[in-house]
Amino acid sequence: MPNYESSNKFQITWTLSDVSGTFPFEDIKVYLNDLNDNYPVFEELVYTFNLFENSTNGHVVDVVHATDFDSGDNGDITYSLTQDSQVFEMQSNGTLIVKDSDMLDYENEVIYTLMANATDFGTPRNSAKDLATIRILIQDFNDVPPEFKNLPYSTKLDENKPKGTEVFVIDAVDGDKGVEIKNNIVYTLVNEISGHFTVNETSGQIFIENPIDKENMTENGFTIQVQV
Ligand SMILES: [Ca+2]
Ligand SMILES: [Ca+2]
Ligand SMILES: [Ca+2]
Ligand SMILES: [Ca+2]
Repeated sequence: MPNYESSNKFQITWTLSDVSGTFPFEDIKVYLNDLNDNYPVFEELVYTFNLFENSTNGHVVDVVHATDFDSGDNGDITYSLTQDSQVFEMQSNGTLIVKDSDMLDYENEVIYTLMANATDFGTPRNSAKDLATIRILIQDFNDVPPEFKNLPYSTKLDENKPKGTEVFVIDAVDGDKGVEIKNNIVYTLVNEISGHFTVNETSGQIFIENPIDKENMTENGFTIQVQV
């Protein structure tokens, strides 16, 4: 059975004979018209893309691709999403871009699922029999500052406690939800010129560095500023 996809022409050689014993040959070339008998087929049925929440409008998320074995319009493909998305746009060439970056927020939505279709330009037009699923995994970006819990802090302290005594524990949480960023709070003392205190930058524990003698401190005690 001739098939356009394997070759668009084939050759028939007619062999005639007559009583004179001559054998003329006649080549007849038969050209086949391509029928739109193939459907676009996605290379992958599930695409998984990573995307940072701080990506800007027009940022290319990634590309989907389908193949269609027909030729010309019958094999040319345009891509679309089965449902309009507020956040993403599928370009006709299969490139997925960010449409509204303001909507991207890891703290609010960590995964998007879209369905993509591929359609050829034949007559009649054929669409992929199996749609492609696109999963977009949003990646955390450090866009939310940490906050102290249970403010304000104050504590009483006996004088002459030795170096290394724990005075207090500062507790802050980071508003980012990704584990890596959330657990990466660093505590530092700001303008701690008295030299009496030190902070563990990861645990938030404040320790005595130099013992405090009540005679050389003010009535209001010490004020320590901690930054995260
Ligand atoms: Ca086709
Ligand atoms: Ca965010
Ligand atoms: Ca943060
Ligand atoms: Ca974030």
